[in-house]
Amino acid sequence: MTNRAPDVLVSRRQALTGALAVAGGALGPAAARAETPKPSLNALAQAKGMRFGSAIAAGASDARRMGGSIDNPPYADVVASECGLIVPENEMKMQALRPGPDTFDFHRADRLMAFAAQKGLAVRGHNLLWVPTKWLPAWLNQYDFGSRPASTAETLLVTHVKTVCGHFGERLGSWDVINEAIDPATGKIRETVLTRHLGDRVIDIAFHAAREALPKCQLVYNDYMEWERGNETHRAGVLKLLERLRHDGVPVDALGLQSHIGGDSELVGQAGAPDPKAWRRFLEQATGLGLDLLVTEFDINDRSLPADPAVRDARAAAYVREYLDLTLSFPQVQDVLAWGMVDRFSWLNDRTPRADGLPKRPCPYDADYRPKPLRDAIAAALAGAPPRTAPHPPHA
Ligand code: 9MR
Repeated sequence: MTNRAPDVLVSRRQALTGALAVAGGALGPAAARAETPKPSLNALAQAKGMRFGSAIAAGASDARRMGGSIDNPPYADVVASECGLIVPENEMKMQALRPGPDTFDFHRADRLMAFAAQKGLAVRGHNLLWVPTKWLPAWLNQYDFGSRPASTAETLLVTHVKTVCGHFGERLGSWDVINEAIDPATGKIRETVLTRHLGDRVIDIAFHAAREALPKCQLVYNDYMEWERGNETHRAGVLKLLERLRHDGVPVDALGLQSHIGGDSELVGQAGAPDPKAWRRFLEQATGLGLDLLVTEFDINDRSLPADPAVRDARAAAYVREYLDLTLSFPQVQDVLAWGMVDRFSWLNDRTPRADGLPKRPCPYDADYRPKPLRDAIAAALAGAPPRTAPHPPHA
């Protein structure tokens, strides 16, 4: 305890500075915040039988997460005005919900559930198992699986899925059961402490346990095999996994297209330019397996677009429009979620910075909560999408 005290002090101080920074930044623009354009993105989506949503946080100890959260009124207001559903940015991950093998802590996720109920928003779950070792709780990576490691590992996983699904119950109509199982470099299932003991069955076990706990819930495999060149191995690996799961009767209902588009270079350099033909083929193959689709974490990385915001926004908007027009031409896409609505709270600002040091502009609203051309591009793509004739899945 004693040697942890300085950390605690630092993080309290940071939390306070962060909160003040957000309040200072948010209150001014909030007072002047432009009206959210009408119709809202969700209304445009609904007119086509879809829903529009966003990630949101429950507030945290640093300014960025506090900002993109229910504790920041102008942010919460943008989300409530534009969206029909939300997804917790971090609060339902195993790292957040399960501080130890025998303990669960739902209080932050429950704050988001209360916010959603108060605003009449649906919620989708993200995620039951985020596969890469880096994102597993430290205690799990160091766990002593004892003399019967496979059965111990299975029990840990099933307990997690059942406890979490049981806690939220049917309030969540859709869950990312497995997040990012495929290694983009090899197209194979990533090796982790769980696969060491259970092999690829990890995935089957999680889906079966989720179906047992929530028979009506949409169960999703979610990953970031994007439309740009360079994602071929990743896309092929995801398809191979999905084919195997369908063949083996594993209850996966939908593929979540994270849609973090733009990559890490000039939209996205020679090697990484979009490949619409390959993307269409990929979506055809996924839907050919009988899967629904969702856009789960949409944003655009404008890391090396020109500094001038008008030029940058126009280029980003055109790129987004092309991506969404193609993706939404598949009627199997019924939910479109942005990974945050306001530029300055985007996770992309924590990543490889722009060479000119300027903040990125990955979201539909700018740092002062004003709608951008990116919002217009999303609106136009939703308005131009073919109507969904099939009813929204009963589980949603
Ligand atoms: O946006 C999330 C960021 O706040 C977290 O620090 C990070 C690690 O938990 O996760 C980010 O969200 C990721 C999502 O859960 C899965 N797909 C990629 C997203 C961006 O990294």
